[in-house]
Amino acid sequence: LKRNPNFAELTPEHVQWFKDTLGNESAVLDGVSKDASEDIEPYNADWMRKYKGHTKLVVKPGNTEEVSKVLKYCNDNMLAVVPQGGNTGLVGGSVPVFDEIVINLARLNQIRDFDEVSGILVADAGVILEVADNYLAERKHIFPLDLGAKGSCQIGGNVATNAGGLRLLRYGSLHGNVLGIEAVLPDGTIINNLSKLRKDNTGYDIKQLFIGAEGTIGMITAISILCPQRSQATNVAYFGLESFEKVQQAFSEAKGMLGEILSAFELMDGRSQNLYKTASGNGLPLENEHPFYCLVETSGSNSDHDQEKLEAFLEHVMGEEIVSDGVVAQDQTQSRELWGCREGVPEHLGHWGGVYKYDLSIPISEMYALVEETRERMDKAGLIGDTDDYPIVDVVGYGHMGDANLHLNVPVRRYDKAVEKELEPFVYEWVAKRSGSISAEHGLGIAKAPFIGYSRDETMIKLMRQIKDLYDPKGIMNPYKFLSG
Ligand code: FAD
Ligand code: 2HG
Ligand code: ZN
Repeated sequence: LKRNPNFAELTPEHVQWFKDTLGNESAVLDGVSKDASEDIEPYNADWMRKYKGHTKLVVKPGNTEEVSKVLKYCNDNMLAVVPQGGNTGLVGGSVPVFDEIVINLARLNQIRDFDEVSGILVADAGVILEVADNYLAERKHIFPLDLGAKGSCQIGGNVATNAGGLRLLRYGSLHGNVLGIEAVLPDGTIINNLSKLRKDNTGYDIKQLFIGAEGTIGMITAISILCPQRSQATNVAYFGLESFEKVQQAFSEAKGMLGEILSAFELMDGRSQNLYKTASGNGLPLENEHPFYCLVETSGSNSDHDQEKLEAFLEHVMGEEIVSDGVVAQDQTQSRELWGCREGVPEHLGHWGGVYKYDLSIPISEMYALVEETRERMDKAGLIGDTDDYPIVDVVGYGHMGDANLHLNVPVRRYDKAVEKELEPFVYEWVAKRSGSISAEHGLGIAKAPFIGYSRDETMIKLMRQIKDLYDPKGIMNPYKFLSG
């Protein structure tokens, strides 16, 4: 990958313009006219520390008007930019590749409006997901998205990646819940489409293009989103199973017996749980080891009634020998511990050094076969083992069973070309053969950009490119990521 020479290089004059325009000292981290490398470093590296850029300038506009001025100036001066939210993305999309300017939205953090009757929230893009959800909790509502990075990711970043998360099964995708957006195009045009309407069939639904665009056509500055009532009662169970066949049976039974109160059905294989245990030092909830575990959550209006239903479900699946062992959380602390065994997996798999991550949609019956085949393949290649001689620690699978979304993770002691050669294109070919998706919920960023062809044909890619060229004719928005070059 080479730096695109059409982009201008930053000068002290450019930097001065940003300082004059944004006024606020803390809004411009300047590494051009002074050495600010320490301050800028966190904005150059992604959450996994796998992708590192070389920007010398981070700007933090404080409102939509400022975003508009900044983008227009960059567009007029051919300065490439990277929109950045909480920087928790897992495909290297939120950090520069070369010297692109980081436009970080942390200062756009106001909740603008909430209607307790309709449940519609309007908020700036830079509001942290957990802050939005706590605000809603006080008003008996819930943000219709939840994920392990909630303490750092921003709702604008969530919309830009079309994040899926832990309760998509219950609340659906952001394509359905987001009612409107405010966004800024690279030429500074502000799109004011902060609609609060559930129904609005007046022409093309432009906002949908920004949902999942990963900052390639403009910057989202605010969203309006439909938030459900918060359930009064949440119950969580965790159980162990002997085969993936049984996991599928348990999922079918859960849909049948828990129906409208089912709010999550998550899958963790035994290996992911063992590595979580080793790296976190936390114990696992069940006494014996099992090849598979599931976490089931219900959210309803009557705790006793829901708990009864969940216990009846557990009794049934254990009686039928679908589930080997299980536990139902008795209080909030226990619920959090059970969720910790699932939500804590991505963080703790990084313990050994690095992780190769694949985020895949696969027909549900074949979801786990990929993990097994990948493990066999790595074993055959002599790449897995318990000592430092081997790059791979293990091959594990977990994810959102309810959405047939597998996270195939390969934790390693070091990134290694031999491992990469065995994994790619093998994984992508395997998924394409089954008409799955090579990016279920994390997006393409830089990591998956070269592989878009495994999930989209030429015609679709051409149509996407036409949209990119229309909205960002100079190509300054998040270059080198998907749809670039
Ligand atoms: P960033 O990482 O800052 O940016 C992500 C992309 O969006 C980049 O391409 C960036 O340029 C662009 N972008 C950011 N903000 C804007 C904006 N305002 N306008 C335009 N473009 C913008 N994802 C899931 O889908 N489900 C999960 O369950 C899940 N769990 C996770 C758990 C952990 C521990 C971690 C670290 C990540 C997880 N993710 C998950 C990944 C995920 O994509 C995000 O955490 C989240 O949606 C990214 O939000 P962010 O604010 O951090 O965006
Ligand atoms: C999750 O579901 C996230 O925990 C992260 O989407 C998955 O790290 C991963 O591969
Ligand atoms: Zn996920």
